[in-house]
Amino acid sequence: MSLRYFDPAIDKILKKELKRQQKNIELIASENYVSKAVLEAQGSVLTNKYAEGYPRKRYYGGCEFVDEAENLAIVRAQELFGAAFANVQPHSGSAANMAAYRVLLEPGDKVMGMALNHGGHLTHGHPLSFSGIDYRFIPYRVNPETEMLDYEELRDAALSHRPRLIVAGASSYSRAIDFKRIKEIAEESGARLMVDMAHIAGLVAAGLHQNPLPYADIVTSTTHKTLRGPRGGLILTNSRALAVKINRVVFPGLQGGPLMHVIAAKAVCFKEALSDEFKLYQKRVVENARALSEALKNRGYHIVADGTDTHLFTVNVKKTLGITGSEAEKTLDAVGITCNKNAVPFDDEKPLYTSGIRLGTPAVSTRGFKEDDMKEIARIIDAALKRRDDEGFLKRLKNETHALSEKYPIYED
Ligand code: DSN
Repeated sequence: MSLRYFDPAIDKILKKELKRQQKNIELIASENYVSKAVLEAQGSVLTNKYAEGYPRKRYYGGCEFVDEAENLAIVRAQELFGAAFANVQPHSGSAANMAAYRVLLEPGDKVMGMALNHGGHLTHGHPLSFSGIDYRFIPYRVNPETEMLDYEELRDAALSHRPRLIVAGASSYSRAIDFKRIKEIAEESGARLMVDMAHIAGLVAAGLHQNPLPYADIVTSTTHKTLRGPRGGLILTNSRALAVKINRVVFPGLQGGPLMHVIAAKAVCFKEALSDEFKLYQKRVVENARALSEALKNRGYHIVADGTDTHLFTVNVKKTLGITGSEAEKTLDAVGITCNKNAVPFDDEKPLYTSGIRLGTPAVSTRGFKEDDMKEIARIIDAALKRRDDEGFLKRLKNETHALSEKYPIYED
């Protein structure tokens, strides 16, 4: 029986969510709209299959076809990122990071990772995350003046702390990261290097950001951000010895049955990412991010690190308008623009409030928004935040957001 008849409540929720995704302007930097091909693979009969193990070494019968899907995902991921080995089974980026740490570290080992409010990720050592609980993370920060990574300071800290591992990569850092430089620092200080490229994986695939594979011992990623695939994780390495350990740690170490429908959708995503069209898409993502950050800067907003080289940037709304990130997020929600509150470097607000918002262009770029549209979005953001107490005005502004959004429909036949 179809969902519509069996469970009208859930069916209605799906329809409402589709409408929300169509009508609103999506600026959450880690979200995207997958293709119909990815949706089809993910919503497929492969969800029925148990396949613990790896291709040709499974603990269940009947795996001949899911083996083909997983092998395709593996070889395509290897080709896309120039990696000798790929494990496509992690259910998420956090699971991928957990596996990488298990391979490279012992509990209690010293690690350096970028602080969360300076652009890092929860799993890069936040005290409430397994990473900060199981290992001794020493956070590194951006320079207070430039709000950019300070490689000299990182070098000094690494030489003084002598961590076993340096974690590079970020979830709200707008500038390109020099993985080669961080590898040099890691070597000098006797550390290994892990790169979490979850946010920039699409840019790396398109050659628009330095590829960490030549430098890192292990590279982890998600597949659903700039890469525009299904929600899931990925681990890459060029070391055969590490690959053997990674496979063992992912299964049976951390996970049971892999999500074969998601792995098939990852294979589809990698095929899409190998195309020329995808390179053009990523170029548009970066151009749009730059256009949006410049348009906001021209309107007087403090852009963290003074701009962007990637798909995202953070706006310090407290410094600009004296409001919290949470207030800005709610106001923008009211006018149909979706984003998330985000800590800024040296933030003195609590994580539930923050001083900033993070804006990203992967989703709007998938829809076809161009640089002129970014100027229009900047105008709407500015107007909304400045007249945030005028409910009638915000309602009228929402119509303008929807009119702009309707120019670029999603999931049309
Ligand atoms: N929560 C993701 C993000 O929004 O960046 C990272 O895992």
